[in-house]
Amino acid sequence: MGVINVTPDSFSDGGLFLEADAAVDQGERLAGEGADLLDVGGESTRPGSEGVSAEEELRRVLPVVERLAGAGHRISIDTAKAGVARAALDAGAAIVNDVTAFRREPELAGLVAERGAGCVLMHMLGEPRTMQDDPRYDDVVSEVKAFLEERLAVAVDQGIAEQRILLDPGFGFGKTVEHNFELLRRLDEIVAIGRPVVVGISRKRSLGRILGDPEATTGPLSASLAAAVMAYERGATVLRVHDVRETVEALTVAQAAL
Ligand code: HH2
Repeated sequence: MGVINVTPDSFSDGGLFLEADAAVDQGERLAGEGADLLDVGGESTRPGSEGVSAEEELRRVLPVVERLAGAGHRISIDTAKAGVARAALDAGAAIVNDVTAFRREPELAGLVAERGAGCVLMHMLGEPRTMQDDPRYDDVVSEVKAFLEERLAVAVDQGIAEQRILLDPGFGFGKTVEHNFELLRRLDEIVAIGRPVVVGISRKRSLGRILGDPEATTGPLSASLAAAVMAYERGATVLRVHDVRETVEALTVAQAAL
């Protein structure tokens, strides 16, 4: 899954793809490098983020989804808003990637069911504005697992076919560096739920911090690739990444040795 952030303020590439032309070019590039899925988002969820209106989010993402879906690419729309998801599905998106797992707008589940779309349900503790203020768990892996099982049951209850649901432990969403690495170490426990697992750890700050910079807000490519390989080995099915070519190469090597 290649990331296209149509935002001025995303943590690692804010402003680079805010114009539709630049975002579409980036999508074509990532697809050419081997992305099977392009994740288009118009609202940053970086720590401290306040969010944007549905109107602004739509203005950013809709032309990009229309053009990339129209060119035959498989698109996921990274949104928690039913209005944005509806327009993106109308424009040809196939999957709704909701970092709130239908908690922000519960009606989004019904929309996904009605359209026969796929969805990614992600774990987040709190909300982006405050999620990194001292997050605590007794056992992060079992709590994330229990949350994902509960959201999976809600989604199925709302009429979404189970085989269309993917789960994501939400690296960096209300988690310390230690929490993130515990989740990566024990990812097999999340995989054991039985649905494909999405891992989005590319460039995230925990990677920069484990390398020794306590103030890092991003992590380098080298660290992102190490994390991608670890996630793959532990059973992740979808890697949400900014650097597709390098990730495909790293995973090809990992696969050859598996
Ligand atoms: N991470 C981000 C956004 N959406 N979706 C899923 N399913 N999993 C993730 O880990 C995930 C996500 C944050 O990364 P990015 O989009 O690069 O940054 P920003 O939120 O600042 O736009």
